[in-house]
Amino acid sequence: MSFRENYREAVAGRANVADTSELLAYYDEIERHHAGALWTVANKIEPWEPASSSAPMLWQYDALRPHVLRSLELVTPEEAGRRVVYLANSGRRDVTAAVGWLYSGLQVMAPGECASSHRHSASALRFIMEGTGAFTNVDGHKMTLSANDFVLTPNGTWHEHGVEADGAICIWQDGLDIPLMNALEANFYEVHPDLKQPIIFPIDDSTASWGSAALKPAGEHGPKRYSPLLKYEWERTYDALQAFARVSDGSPFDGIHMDYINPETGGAVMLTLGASMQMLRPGEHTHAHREVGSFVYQCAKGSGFSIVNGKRLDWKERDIFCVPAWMWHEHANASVTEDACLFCFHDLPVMKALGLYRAEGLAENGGRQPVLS
Ligand code: 1HN
Repeated sequence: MSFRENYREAVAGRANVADTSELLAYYDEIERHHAGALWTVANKIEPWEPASSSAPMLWQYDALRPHVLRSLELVTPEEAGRRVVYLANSGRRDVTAAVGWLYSGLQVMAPGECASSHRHSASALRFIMEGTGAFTNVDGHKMTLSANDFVLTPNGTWHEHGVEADGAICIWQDGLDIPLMNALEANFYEVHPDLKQPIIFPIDDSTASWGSAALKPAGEHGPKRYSPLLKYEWERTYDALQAFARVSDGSPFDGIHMDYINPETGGAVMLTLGASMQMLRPGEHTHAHREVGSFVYQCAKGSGFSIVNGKRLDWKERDIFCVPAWMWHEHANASVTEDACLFCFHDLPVMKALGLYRAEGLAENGGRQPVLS
């Protein structure tokens, strides 16, 4: 414990009780009644500020890819349900989280394969990493998927995925709030009675209906629980960033930064998960800030590095890294000629809905962190 913490605990009325043999015996006694003395745990359960048990981590695609491909030979989608290699944060192995209460994994499918339909309380999203011919069917809306497309499978929706027989092996990142649903003890899971659901709507009808930035189908629409757009194509996303960059200096912390939205509400894409894409211009190095919320990033284009609580993470296309809650983070584009783009999903909709969101910029050192490792 630092001097400052010690001092604060002494003056600010924090628990500061020395163990005596009498107290230790007392703790044993009440433990027998399935109870405890609050002052023995108070400082742990009431930290001064969020103290994430997640580590800032980087998962390099080149290192993981051969192992992801190997799983094609080891299990079928029928056996495995989903053929996925998940990302394990060293501080969150107990809850299978990549960071905080967020799960991430790399799913692989071969041409002609299809993973059966199911639905669950967890909300999910995919960010396509490589391959051709991938599709997903969400409540009867079949969508075709290409590299860097971002697609939703909101909680409660039937969903299955596959790769067309004339496609190429596909790998995508799955992002889910599974750890959060389990922490809330709210998680249900159901397999579709027919294993495969019908395609009810024209292929790619969601983008044809909702994919215009400024126009939407007239009239009233169904539930606003999640974005009816469902799929966000890379080309339109990149065009939007480029257009915004022509008229904006962007954010000092995130460069040219745009949120994926629900076009009905202007809000986040799903109730628990939000997502954004940011572009770092050639040579750009942002200022550090920290937020109440957990973040999983995937580099969609270019290369660079991020510094997360003093730890430098060097990334390039398809690498994934995380920023735990309330940790300082800044991003840098390593190239002076090319832009770099970072896809990100996070739990900010949860933090905001519960009134917990906070953010602060680093004032010292010109907004840059010292690199410690
Ligand atoms: C899931 O439903 C999928 O639908 C992928 O592809 C990964 C991880 C945990 C729980 C459900 C999918 C998942 C998942």
